[in-house]
Amino acid sequence: MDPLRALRPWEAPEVTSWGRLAMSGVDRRHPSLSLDGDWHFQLLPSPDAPVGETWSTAHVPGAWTLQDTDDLPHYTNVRMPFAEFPPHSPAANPTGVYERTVDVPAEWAGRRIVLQVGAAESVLLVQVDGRPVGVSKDSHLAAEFDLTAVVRAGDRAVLRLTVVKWSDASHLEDQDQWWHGGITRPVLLYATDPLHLADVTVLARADGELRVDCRVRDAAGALPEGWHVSGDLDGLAVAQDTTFDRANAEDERVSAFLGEARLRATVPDVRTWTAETPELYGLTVRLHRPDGTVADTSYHRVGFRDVEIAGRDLLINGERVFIRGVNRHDFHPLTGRTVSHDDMRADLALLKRFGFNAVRTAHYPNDPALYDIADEFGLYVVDEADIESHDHAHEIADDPRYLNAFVDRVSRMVLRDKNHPSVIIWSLGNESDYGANHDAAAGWVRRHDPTRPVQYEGAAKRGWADPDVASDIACPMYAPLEDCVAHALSGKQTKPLIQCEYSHAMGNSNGTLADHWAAIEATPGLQGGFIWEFWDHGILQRVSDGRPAGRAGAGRYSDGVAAPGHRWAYGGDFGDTPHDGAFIADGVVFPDRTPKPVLYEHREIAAPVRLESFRHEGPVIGNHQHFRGLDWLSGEWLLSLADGRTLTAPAELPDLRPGETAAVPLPLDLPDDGGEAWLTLRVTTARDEAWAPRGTVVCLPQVRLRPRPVREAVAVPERTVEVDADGLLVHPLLRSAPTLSLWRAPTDNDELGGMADRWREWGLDAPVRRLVAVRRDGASVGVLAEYAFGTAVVRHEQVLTAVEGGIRVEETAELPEALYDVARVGSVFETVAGPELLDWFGPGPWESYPDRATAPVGHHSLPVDDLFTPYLRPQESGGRHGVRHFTLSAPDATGLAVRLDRPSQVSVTRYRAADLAAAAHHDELVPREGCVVHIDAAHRGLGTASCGPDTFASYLVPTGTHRWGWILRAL
Ligand code: IPT
Repeated sequence: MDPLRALRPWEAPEVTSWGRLAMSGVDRRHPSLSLDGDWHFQLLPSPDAPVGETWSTAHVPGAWTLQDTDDLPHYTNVRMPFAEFPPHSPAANPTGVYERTVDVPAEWAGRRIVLQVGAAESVLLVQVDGRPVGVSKDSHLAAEFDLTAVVRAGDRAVLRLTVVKWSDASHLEDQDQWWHGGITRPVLLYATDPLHLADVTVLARADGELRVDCRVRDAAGALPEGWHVSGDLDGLAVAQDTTFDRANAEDERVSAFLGEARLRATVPDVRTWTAETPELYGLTVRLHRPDGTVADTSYHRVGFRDVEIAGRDLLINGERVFIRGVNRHDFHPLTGRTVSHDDMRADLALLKRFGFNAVRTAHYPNDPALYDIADEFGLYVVDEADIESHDHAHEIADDPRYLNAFVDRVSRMVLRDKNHPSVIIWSLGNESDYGANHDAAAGWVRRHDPTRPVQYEGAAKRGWADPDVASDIACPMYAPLEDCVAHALSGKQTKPLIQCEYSHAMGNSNGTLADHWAAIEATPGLQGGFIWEFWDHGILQRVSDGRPAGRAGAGRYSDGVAAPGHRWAYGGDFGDTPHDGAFIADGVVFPDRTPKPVLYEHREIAAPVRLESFRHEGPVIGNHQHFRGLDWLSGEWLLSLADGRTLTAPAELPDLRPGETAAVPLPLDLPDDGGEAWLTLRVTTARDEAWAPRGTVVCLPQVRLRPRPVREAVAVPERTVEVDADGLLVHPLLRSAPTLSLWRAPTDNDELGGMADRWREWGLDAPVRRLVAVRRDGASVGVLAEYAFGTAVVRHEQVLTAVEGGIRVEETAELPEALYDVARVGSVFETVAGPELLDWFGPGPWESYPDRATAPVGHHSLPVDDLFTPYLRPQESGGRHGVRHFTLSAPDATGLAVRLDRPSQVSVTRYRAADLAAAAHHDELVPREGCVVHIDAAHRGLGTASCGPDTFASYLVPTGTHRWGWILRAL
C-alpha cells in the first residue's frame, strides 16, 4: 500500500491538501508541456484495493465514467448517491489509477518544475517514481505540485495520479448534476526560474488607475538583493511604485523570503470595460533579476471597470445595469465535465447572441477558459465556489471539521480569478444552509478582495435586507415575482435584488419570462437574475448496450436530436439508483447546444433596441442599452400584412445614447387594403463581433400598425355537410374528425407541479364521448355531444356549415367548475397523409405559448417535422400562439387551409398527446403519417412549476362557456 493511501485522506475533511502549491492569479497554462492523451489506467473497486498488473488506457482529460469502464454516470439532485453520513464515504469506492512516463526536458535543468492537474474528482493523490508528492481536493480547481526535488531534467519519470471518487469532499460537491469520476481538465508540466512571480493582483479602475501587486519568491530561499518588476500595458510603460517600496522597507513588513512590489500607471482617456464594451488592454508583468534580465513574466488582459453597490443598486462604472443571466455548468454530451476551449467559446457566443449579459458559474469555478472568453465577449460573471452540501447542508455549515474546506475552496477561487474584469461578484456556493463556515469564507474574501460584492443565497434567505448576513446581494432562487416587487416597493429594501436562479427551463417551460422582465424594468430595486440553466445535461447513449457513446459519439446528433440508435440519457438510464430522472434536463439549450424556443423569446425580451410606439410622424425607436449607441447595429423594416404580403425597406438607425428615443420616418407606405398590419424592425450586427458574424439577428422588435378586422364575413351556403353515425365530420382531408380536447401531454412543469396528476384523476387523458343529438338545418348540421371526464361532464356543440370552398366549424364547450384548471379547450383532428409544410400568419417562427409569446407576428413557414421541439422527455410541444390562419400543404400544393375567428393557439405535429405521454425518450416515438392538429380556444400557460412558481392566474383556462370558430378549406 502506498503511503498516501495508507493515510486515508478521503475520510479526513480537515485535510484539504498536502504538498499542494498556493493558488495564484498567474496563469501558467501556456507555455507548458501537455500531459494530455492516453494514460495507463486501472479502476480499483476501492482505494484500499491493491494495484494490479493489468492496465487498460484512459484518455486525459476525461471522466472514466464515460470511457468504457463499469462505473457509469449517476444522476441525483439533492440526495447523495450513497447512504453514509459526512464525512464518510462508501466502502465500494471506485478509484482510478492513472500512470504514465514523462520525459522531463533537458533544458529545464536548474528550473523550478511544477505539475498542474486541471481538475480531478474528488480526491487526487500524486506520486512520482513511487514517492508521495501531494494530495488535493476541490474537484473544479487546478492543483499544482512542485516536482523540482523529485524529477531530473533530461530524465524520464513515472507519474502516478490516483483519483478516489467518493470522499468527505463529495458531501461538499452535491450539486444537481451527474456524478462522474476522473481527471476532467488538462494535465501539464511547466517550468519557471527559481526566482518567480508567486502571485499577481491586477486592479484596474474605470478612471484609468492601474495597480498591479506582485508577490515574488525564490525557490532557492532568500530573494536576491536588487530584484525588481516592470510592466507594459499595450506599449505604455508601467513603473514600479517607489512609495510602496519605501513604505514596505520602513515597516519592515517583508522579509527576504517574500518579495512584494507594486506597479502603477494612470491610463489617459481609458476605454472602460463593460459587458457591452469589453475593451481589454494587454498587460505584461516582468520580474527582473538584479542584473535586469527577465526571470519571469505574467500576461493579463486587463479591463478597466468599477463594481459597487450604492443603496439598493448594483452599479457597473456608476450605472445600474440589468443582469440578464443564466446559470452554466461545465457540460458536454460526450465528455461530461470536460469542455474544450472551442466548445466554451461556442457556449458564450450563443449566450451573447441571445441577449444574455451574465453567467453564474453554477455551482463551482468553471474551466479557466470561460473567464478569458467572458472578458473578451463581455459577460458579467458571478463566480461560485465549489460548495454544495445540499443533502447534509445543516450539519456541514457549522461543522468545524469542514471549516478549512470552506475557506480553502472560496479563497482558491478568488486567488485564481481575481484578475478577470468579467468577474463582478463572488458567490460562496449553493444550497448549503448557512453557518459559521460561510462567515469564515466571506471574511477571507472581504479582506483579500474588497473590490467586489459577495453573495450567497443561503445567507440571503435569512432576510433579504439583513445587513448581518454574508450576502451583499438579495439573491433568492425561484422567488414569486409578486414577492420581489413587494420587497422593492416596501421601503425596506437595502440590497440589490438579483435572483441567483429563476425561470426553470425544464422541458417546455419558462412561462411568464416576459412578465418578469416587464416588472423588473418597471420597478426600481429589481435588477434581474439568472435563468436556471444553460444545459440539458443529456448524455449521448447507445440504445443497443445502454453505454455512454463517449468520444466515439462525435457527430451522432444534430438539431437537438440524437441519431438513430442513440438517445439523450437522463437519470436512471444507466441503471443508476437512486436517481432524479429528467430533472437533469432543464436547460435553455439541448445537449448539443441547439437553442430551445425560450432562447428566441429571451432574445426579444432583452432587445437592446425597441419600437416604443408608432406616432403619425413614424415609429419611435429606443436605445435600451446601458453604455453604447446603436452604431454597431443595422436595421431593416418589415411590414407584414394579413393578406400575405411583407413589404421591406432598409432602416436608418438614429444616433441615440442609452435611454434615449427618437421618432424616425418610415420609408414604406401602409396600403389601405391588406387588413391587420405589423411593423418589425429587423436588427442585425453591422460588423463582425467576436461572438457573431456581421448580419446576425440581434432582435426583432415590433409594433402593430392596424388591428384585425372584427371577423371575416361567412361565405354563402352551397351544399350540405356530411357527418357519420357518431355525429363526426366526414371530410376527404381528415383521417379523424375534430373532437374536443382538454388535455395535453404533460410538460415537466405539469408533472412536477401536480397538474398532470389532477388531470389524470379527472380523466382528461381518456374522455368518453357520447353523442346526444344531431340536428340538420339547411346547410348546417348541429352536433351535440357530452364528454364524460370521470364524474364531470362537458357539453360540446359543433355547428358545421358548408361555405364557399369548405366548412365552417363553430364550437361551444361548457366547462364545469369541477374542471377548474385544464390544459386546453379546443379541437383536435388528424389529417390524411400528405401535408408536410405549415404556413401561418401569427407570432413566429419559433414555438410559443400564451405565457411565452414574444415572437413577432408575420408570415412564417416551416416543415411540420421542424415545428415540434424534441424536449428530452416527450411532452406537449410545437405550439404556436395567436395564429390567425394557416395552410398545411403537400409538395404537390394540395392540402388544407384553416382560417380562425380569433388568433388562437395552434399546434401541428405528428403525434397525439397520448403518443407523447406514453414515451420516455424520443427513440420510442413513432410519427403518424398525417398531421395531428390542435386548435385551442384557450390553452394553459406553461409557468415554471417544475421548480418555482406556476404560471399566473391570467394564463389559466377559465371554467364556463368557451366558443371558437374556424373555416376549413381544401387548397
Ligand atoms: C436549485 C439548485 O440550486 C440547482 O442546482 C438546481 O437543482 C435547481 O434548483 C433545480 O433544477 S435547488 C432547488 C431544490 C430549489
